[in-house]
Amino acid sequence: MTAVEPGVEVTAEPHVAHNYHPLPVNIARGEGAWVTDVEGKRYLDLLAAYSAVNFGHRHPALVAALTEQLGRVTLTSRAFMSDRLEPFAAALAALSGKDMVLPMNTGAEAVETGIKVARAWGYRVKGIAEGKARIIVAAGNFHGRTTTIVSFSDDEQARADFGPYTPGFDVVPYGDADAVAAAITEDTAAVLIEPIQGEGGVVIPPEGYLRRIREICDEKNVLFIADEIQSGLGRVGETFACDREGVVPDLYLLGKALGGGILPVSAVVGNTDVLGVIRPGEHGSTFGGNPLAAAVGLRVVEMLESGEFQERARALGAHLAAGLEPLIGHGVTEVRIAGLWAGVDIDPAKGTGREIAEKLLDRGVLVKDTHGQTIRIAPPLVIRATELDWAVEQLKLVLAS
Ligand code: IF1
Repeated sequence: MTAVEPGVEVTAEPHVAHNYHPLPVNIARGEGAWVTDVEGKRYLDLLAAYSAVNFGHRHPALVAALTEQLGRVTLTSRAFMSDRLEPFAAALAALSGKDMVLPMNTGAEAVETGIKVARAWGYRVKGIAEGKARIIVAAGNFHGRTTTIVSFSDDEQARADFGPYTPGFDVVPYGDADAVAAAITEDTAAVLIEPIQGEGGVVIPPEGYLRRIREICDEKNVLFIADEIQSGLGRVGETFACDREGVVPDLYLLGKALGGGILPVSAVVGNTDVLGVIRPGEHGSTFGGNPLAAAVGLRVVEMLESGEFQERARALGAHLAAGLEPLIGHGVTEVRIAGLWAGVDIDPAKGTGREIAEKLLDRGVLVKDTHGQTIRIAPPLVIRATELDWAVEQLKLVLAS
């Protein structure tokens, strides 16, 4: 340590505080499904920033939308509208089949906003006693890292030493609709769940789970809030993961790919009878819905309107499944796949998810491990089938080594 002045210690340690252990790669460029590190080594990106890069790195249409907007106006505030916000909100509402959009920036802010809307709706519409509103969440959830959100996490690594925790949340097993019904009381304002759990390792609930939650929420006058921040916007071969069961939640929470893999853009989307409970001046953010965010978000919505990316995710996902499933019993114990999103459980005899991720890194493939034995595969939806084949071949070779 070199002291530069009394009491200030300079260390040779990195200055970046990592919220998780990064893989040893330092990326300098991105193009489509590929990235290049500072030494010029290329990698096939099968993580896509946890589904924020659904459209590939620096998609030309998205870069063009932003470049054009940079030449006009980049930031106003909630005090003044920008000519980009209304077109973005109207297009996103139409894509979602809803009539109101509350734009924010990060996924966690959309989740926090959803929690505030649910509580305000509970008091002002449902008539829950002041301060008593409760929200049901699922075990194994990941909704972000703010102190309120980690308050209802059951992952010690996400919540330890961040207390005191925000009250008002009931945790039930994921995938069990009866447990949701049993947990509802007169104080329950909402059920908040991921239609498919991402951090849990692409945990797909039993068929009918979402439909049952929709029915239960209708019967009990409880809001159904779907966190589609990772599962939405084409990832699972549909516009939303809820579409897989033909279910429409009261609120969609969106983020990640909504910003095209370029800017943080998130939103809460619902109907006025729910989202309208928030009165002007009661909620906001400096950058929420800013002109750059709205410009890229509008182009993302336009790219999703044709259904082309949803179809690609379905077709490429089937292709990926055909490549991965034969590995079961040969170094892989389970494959879970929805659209172009796979959780692959590694046989402990072959190593941990992290060890496999590092071996794949050495072969030019980027994936991320989760919960010990699982690797997550979430390529940009612009990836080619031949590139997926090459990636599966690298996994086969790693498992055979
Ligand atoms: C990290 C996990 C994934 C999310 C869902 C809200 C958010 C996320 C379903 C919050 C964010 C990211 C955050 C990043 C790693 C990554 C992640 F491993 F943490 F859980 F994707 F699975 N809802 N997920 O997945 O959105 O505030 O980050 O914009 O924090 O380590 P955000």
